[in-house]
Amino acid sequence: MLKLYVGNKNYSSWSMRPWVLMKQAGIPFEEVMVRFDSFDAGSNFKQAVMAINPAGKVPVLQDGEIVVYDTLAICEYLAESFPDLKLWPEDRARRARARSACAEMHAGFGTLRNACGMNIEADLSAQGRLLMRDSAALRAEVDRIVQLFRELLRSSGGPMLFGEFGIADAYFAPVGTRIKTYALPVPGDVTAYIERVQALPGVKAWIDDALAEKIFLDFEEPYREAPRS
Ligand SMILES: N[C@@H](CCC(=O)N[C@@H](CS)C(=O)NCC(=O)O)C(=O)O
Repeated sequence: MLKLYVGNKNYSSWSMRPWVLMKQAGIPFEEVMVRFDSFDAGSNFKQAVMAINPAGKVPVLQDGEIVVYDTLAICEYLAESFPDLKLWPEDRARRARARSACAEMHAGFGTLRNACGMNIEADLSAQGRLLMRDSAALRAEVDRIVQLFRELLRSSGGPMLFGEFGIADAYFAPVGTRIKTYALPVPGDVTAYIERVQALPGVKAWIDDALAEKIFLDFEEPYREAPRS
């Protein structure tokens, strides 16, 4: 049985990607939750993750003796292991396009990732308004997301970026949750796509778990104080 090591569902955007991909594609796996405490060398999180992945990060996929870390490598490994599931588009040109979009997400959108950390259960719309007002870099990245989603949806005809659900939709799923948390302004057709993704059972399952988690971690919360107990 495949094992997928993930972090907190409210916060761990990288973990979300392979988890929703596997759930939605119907790939059976055992989830191993490694709760964030801190990312310090001596933390429980680091010690538990380093035991399997010397890079010290989640997600990690374990397939018997084989350990795959880094989200893009995990997605590629799954696509190769389950060719019938067509996790990448079948057409070579479309597949190249999907890989490019995922690589763009993997290596880019640094301002969105840093300034708008994933926080599924929070309403940070006021912070989102200020960030959009003050950061030209964030505005440019949101514009690029809109342009990319529109172009892909137009050429595939939807409902997902490349027609049917696949790696690209999983890759951008945490962008959708950030757009919602920070109420980042996007046009209606982009919101409709994000809502379609969030309604998929595999994605909804992650979001429901994230909402039920109710763990507040100061180091993941630049904009909120811990709720008073
Ligand atoms: N490039 C890695 C990034 C993974 C990553 O940054 N994961 C975060 C959790 S969402 C983590 O484990 N952080 C621990 C740390 O930074 O020490 C991937 O694509 O999987």
